[in-house]
Amino acid sequence: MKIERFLENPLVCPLDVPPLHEDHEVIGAFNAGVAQYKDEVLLFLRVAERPISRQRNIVKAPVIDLETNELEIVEFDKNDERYDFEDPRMIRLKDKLDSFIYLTSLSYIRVARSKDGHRFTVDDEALLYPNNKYQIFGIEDARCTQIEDTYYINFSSVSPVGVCDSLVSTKDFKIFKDMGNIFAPENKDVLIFPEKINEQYYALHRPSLKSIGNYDIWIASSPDLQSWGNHKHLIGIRPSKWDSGRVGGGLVPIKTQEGWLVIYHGATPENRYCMGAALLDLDDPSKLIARSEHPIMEPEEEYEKNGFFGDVVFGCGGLVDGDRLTMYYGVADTSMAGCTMSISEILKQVKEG
Ligand code: MAN
Repeated sequence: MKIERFLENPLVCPLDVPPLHEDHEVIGAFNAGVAQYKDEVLLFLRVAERPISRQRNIVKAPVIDLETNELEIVEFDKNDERYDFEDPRMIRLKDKLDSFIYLTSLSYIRVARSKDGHRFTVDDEALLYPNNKYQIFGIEDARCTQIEDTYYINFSSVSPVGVCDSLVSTKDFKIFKDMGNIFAPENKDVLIFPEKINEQYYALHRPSLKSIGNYDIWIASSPDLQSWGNHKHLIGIRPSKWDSGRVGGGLVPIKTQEGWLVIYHGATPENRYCMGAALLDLDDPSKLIARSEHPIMEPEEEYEKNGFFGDVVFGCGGLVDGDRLTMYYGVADTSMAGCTMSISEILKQVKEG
């Protein structure tokens, strides 16, 4: 697979984004959904802000206080034996490792815009900011699907009751309609298809199963984008391969003559994230036609291998121009990068297995 990474990579870095909160630092501007709107490319960045800690033994966790709409900072002592600080993204209780308690940063969605798709400027304000009890730990990893003249932005809402997927719609990125939580916890990586198929909307989603099952991709349909049913298992992890730990939808599915092209992420249990591809039936996207044996993209560049959480390429959106796909992707849970690929080459690799 020939991948042309942009020479300007990374395109947006934490240093390009002034923090919205006093005494905070931006540690991530990554995993952005993408839209073309008028003459601009919009990236819906996940901006992660971390409270600055001046004492080495103190780890701080930001939480939204819904009454005041302010950030409340909870402090933990690194020497406190009850807690596990191993994963820099969270603070967990040692005897309850699976149910994490606090995140070390708060994410929200902010726009980076560009006329040429390569040079971006970041808006001064947030586009979407946590505003209900399902979002007090932040909102993350947006995807944007355009259906006719409406843009649907879905994202992970994170709170102590779990990670669910929420949806808003807009025609102008100024006025938004809140469509609520569309998938209950834990669910991430929801991709809404860009058109109805046999009169139904479709979405890929990734429930995180606890007692039995894996982190696999499922598909569901809906008459109205809000009530989702008809759930079917679609793309599972594959033991001892690059996607043996977890899989999740990446880019909004792309319609091609051969089927719906799904570019998804797959990770090993050690959390090395690559991008792969699968092909779904045009008339019934719950039918998997083919799936790439090998990743189409792996973390190779320095900015993909090193960062807040290294060895991660994580595409959430792309733009199609004929055979050319421009993918914008998060790198190392830190920054945004861009690349182009040929859609026919991806299809060839998928079909070869
Ligand atoms: C994972 C990571 C984090 C994220 C949490 C909550 O641990 O993806 O970056 O903040 O989940 O969604």
